Amino acid sequence: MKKNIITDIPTNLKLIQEKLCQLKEEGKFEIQNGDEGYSSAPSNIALIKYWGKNLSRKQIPDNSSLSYTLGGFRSFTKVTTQGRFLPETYEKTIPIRNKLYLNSKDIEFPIPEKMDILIQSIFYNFADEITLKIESYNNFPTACGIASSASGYAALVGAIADLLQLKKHLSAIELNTWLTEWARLGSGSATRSVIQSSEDSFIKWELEDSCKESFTKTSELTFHPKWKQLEHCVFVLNANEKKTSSSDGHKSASTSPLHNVRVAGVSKKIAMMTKALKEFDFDLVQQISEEDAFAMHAVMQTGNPSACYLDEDVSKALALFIQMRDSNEVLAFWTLDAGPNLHILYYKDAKQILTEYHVKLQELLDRDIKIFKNAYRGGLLIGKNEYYNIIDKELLKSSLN
Ligand code: 2P0
Repeated sequence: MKKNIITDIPTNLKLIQEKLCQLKEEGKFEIQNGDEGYSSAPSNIALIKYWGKNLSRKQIPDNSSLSYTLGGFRSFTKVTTQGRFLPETYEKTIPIRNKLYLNSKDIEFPIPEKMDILIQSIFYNFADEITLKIESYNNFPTACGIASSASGYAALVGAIADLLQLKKHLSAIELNTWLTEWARLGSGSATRSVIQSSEDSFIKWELEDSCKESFTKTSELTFHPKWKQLEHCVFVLNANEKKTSSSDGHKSASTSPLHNVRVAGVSKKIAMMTKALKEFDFDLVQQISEEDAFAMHAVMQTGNPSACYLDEDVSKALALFIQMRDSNEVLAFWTLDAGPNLHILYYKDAKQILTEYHVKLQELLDRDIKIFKNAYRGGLLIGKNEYYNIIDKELLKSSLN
C-alpha cells in the first residue's frame, strides 16, 4: 500500500523520529501485536484565535494564537496495535488498516484521511507495519459548542505516545516537542491541548520567523495566581451541526479583505495579553478577547464562501450579556468559537449575575437554554492509570453551581 507521509516537519521533530529509529535498531524498542496506549486530553478555547492557514505548507497558521485550557471537556482515547508480525507469505490483498470506533459503539467509523496520514507519518520508518484500532469518546455532547478536533487529536497523539512508551524513551523537552508537533500536524488547535499541566493553563501557539526554518512553537504561559479562580461555561444557543467545517473556513479566510488586517494586529495582541495574564489585568484580557472574537467573525462573514455564526439569537444573547455585565460591573467576558454558542469566562464573583442572565436569556429567546460548565482543571494525561483515574471525576456540570 502506498504511504502518504507528511514531510513538512521541523528538524527537532525529525531528530526525535531518527532517535526512535535508532532505539528500534538497538533492540530497545519493541511493540507487540495487541499492545495498548491510553490518553485523555482537554479541549481549549482560543482567546486570540487561529483563523486561516498557509495553503502551501502543512498546518502552519497565518497567525499566532492563545488559548485557555478546558480541563473538564475531554476526549478519552485508547489505541491497540494490530497487524504486526504477519508471516512473510501473507498476501496483502486486504490491507490491514487503521480503524476508528467512536463513543463506545462497536460500529466502525470511516477514518478521516488526515487522521490516517498522521498515524502513518508518526510510525514511518521505525514501525511501518503498525496499524491501530482507535477507540475514542468525548465526555461532552458533540453539539455543546466545543470543538472536538482539539481534544480528539490531542488524545490520539497522547495515546500513541503511551503505546510507544515515550515517557521512558524521550527527555521531557523531546516529549513536549513530539506531542506539540504531531498534534499540530493532526489539527492546529490540538497543539494547544497536549500540555501536561495539573492545573489551569493558558497556552500560546506562536509562529516562529526568526530562524531559517519557519515553523511554530507551543508553550505554556506564566500567569498571576488570581486567574486560578477563572471559570468557564457555554450557553448552548444552537445545537445543530455547523454548515462550514473549520478546515474549510481556514482555507477561505484569505479571501476576506479583513483577514490581512486582523493578522497584522495579532502579534501585538499576543504580547499585550501575555503581559495582562501575568499582571491580572482582567479588563485588558476581556477587551482583547472580545475584540478578536468579533474580528474573526468579521473575517468569516466577509470571506468567500462566507459563514455567519453571529445570528439573531447570538446577537440578542450578546447584547443582554454585555448590558448585565456592564451595569453590574462584574468580571466576565465572552468569546465565540466557529459556532453559534456563547462561551463565558468569568471570575467567581460573577456567578450570581450569570445565574440571573440565564433566566433572562431564556425569557428573551422563549426557550430552554442549556449550560455546560467546566468543572475540572488540568491538561493532557498519558497512561492507563491516569486514563482510568480521571474517568470517575466530576468534570462537567449542567448548571453554574
Ligand atoms: C481556534 N478554531 O483558535 C479557532 C477559532 C475555531 C475558531 O482552530 O484545520 O479544527 O484541523 O487545523 O484546529 C478550529 O480549527 O482546524 C479552530 P484544522 P481546527 O481554536
